[in-house]
Amino acid sequence: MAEPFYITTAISYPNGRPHIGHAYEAIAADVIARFQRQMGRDVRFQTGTDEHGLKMAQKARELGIEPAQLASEMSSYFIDMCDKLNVSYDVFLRTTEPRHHASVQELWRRMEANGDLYLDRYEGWYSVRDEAYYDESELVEGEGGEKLSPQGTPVEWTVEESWFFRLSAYEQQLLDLLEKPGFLRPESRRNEMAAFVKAGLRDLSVSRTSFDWGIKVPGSENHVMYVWVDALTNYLTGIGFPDEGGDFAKWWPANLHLIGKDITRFHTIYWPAFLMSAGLAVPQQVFSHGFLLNRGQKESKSLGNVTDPVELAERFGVDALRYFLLREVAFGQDGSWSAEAIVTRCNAELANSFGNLAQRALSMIFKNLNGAISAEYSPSDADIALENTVLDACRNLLPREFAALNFSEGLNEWMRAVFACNQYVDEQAPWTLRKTDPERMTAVLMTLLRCVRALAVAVRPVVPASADRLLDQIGIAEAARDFAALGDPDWFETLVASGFTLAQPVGVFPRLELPEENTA
Ligand code: ME8
Repeated sequence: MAEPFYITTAISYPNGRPHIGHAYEAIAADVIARFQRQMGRDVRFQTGTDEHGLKMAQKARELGIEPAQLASEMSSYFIDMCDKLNVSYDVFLRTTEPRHHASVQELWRRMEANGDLYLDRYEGWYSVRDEAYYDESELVEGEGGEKLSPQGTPVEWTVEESWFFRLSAYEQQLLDLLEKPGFLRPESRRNEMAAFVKAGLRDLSVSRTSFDWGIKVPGSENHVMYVWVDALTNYLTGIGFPDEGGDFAKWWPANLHLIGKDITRFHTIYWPAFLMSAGLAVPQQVFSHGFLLNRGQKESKSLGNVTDPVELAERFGVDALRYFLLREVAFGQDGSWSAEAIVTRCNAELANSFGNLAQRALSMIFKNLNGAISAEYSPSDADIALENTVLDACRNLLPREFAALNFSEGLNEWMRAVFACNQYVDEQAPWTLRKTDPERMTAVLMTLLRCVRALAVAVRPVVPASADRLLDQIGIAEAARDFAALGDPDWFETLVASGFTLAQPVGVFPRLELPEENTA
């Protein structure tokens, strides 16, 4: 039985359309999900939208519509983005679904039964934009002397009757958890979170009475739950909670919550404490990725540099965008994108290096061998050495880096293997062998075919549609496109025996052009 792997993204606020940061997170999670499937794991991949809370209620009021209508309309853009970017989620969860209400209320009852919830009065600072409470000591001063949250968002003084969660009781358990190797990555964020806990945790306000767009507190109907209690519980709802058998038992605890750095505190302090209180296991790993900037700047409406990720994918191609994001940005750190950087990176590595290699190899087989796949040759030392280099990159080096979420390094190993192939083509010059030594030409072309197949399988989690189009052209069955297939010693003989012949090859990585506004 394949080992389960449950991965989630943060669920986005559908108070506007998705931006490039949302696309980045969805794509990274998808690459992990596809990689794990190709490694033979039984994967469950969940994403969704976070539809309650003051931020949503205020935005709806501003637009003169009901929050439920705003949530439905905007949520559909997030679903559309995932579909257009080839994000292979299994569950898209919306927190307004009735099953989610039942799940959150059950979590609440368990925390209450454990003695961790009490009624009191909240007085303090709240940022609607972050949906977060802040201590006075955490605030920073804005340009006009106004108080801002550490994220630079406005805060308002809030006084309300509120339910509190006894977060202070979990200090030691949280410190122990943060010390567990691999629980929170990257390391820098772990130090930041441990320092926050060590400074002393105050109990957390977990309900509001001043608005009603949320999930009602059981037995306290004038309270709605703090939106983060509601949102975090999505990870349980999607796998069947409160039913703890079947799916839940199979998938929980999650293997990986993938989130952005700004919401690390919610995922590595509040969330584990809620789970501990409810007697549930904590997730195995939280990875908080960096922010994606537009030429080094945050995208914002006031700067007028907000990009629609779907348009970007339409302009450059879905796979080019996916490759660029995973290759260009060191995972965990902030990264920057620009049209020039996408074009430069994808032309150099996908079009000119790998695309050209595949196209040259397949074209020569089509023209010189009538597309026939042949086993009638004996490989030279150079042929064997090249194939070993390529297989090592595709079966060992790239998977090792991808398993550790080091995507750029993994793709770098892959590129080195592509370079080795291109160097081999130049050295072997198969086009000159046609008349002088046809058997040698066959050996070179078949070696290249074997290498292209391995390279396509290895890069498939990142550029799934292009890799599949290439693998279709060389007759590799759908079921033989995973990492285990790269270890099958008989695949080539099987392909030969099937009598498969190559048709006229079609390039799968087009050269990109800079859009006109960038060429001036
Ligand atoms: O935080 N670059 O929703 P959200 C990279 N609803 N990632 C970015 C980014 C950027 N420029 N901007 C945002 C929320 N993100 C909550 C989550 S989970 C139980 C609730 C990331 O729509 C951000 O860090 O503001 C988060 O992981 C995700 O996008 C959704 O952000």
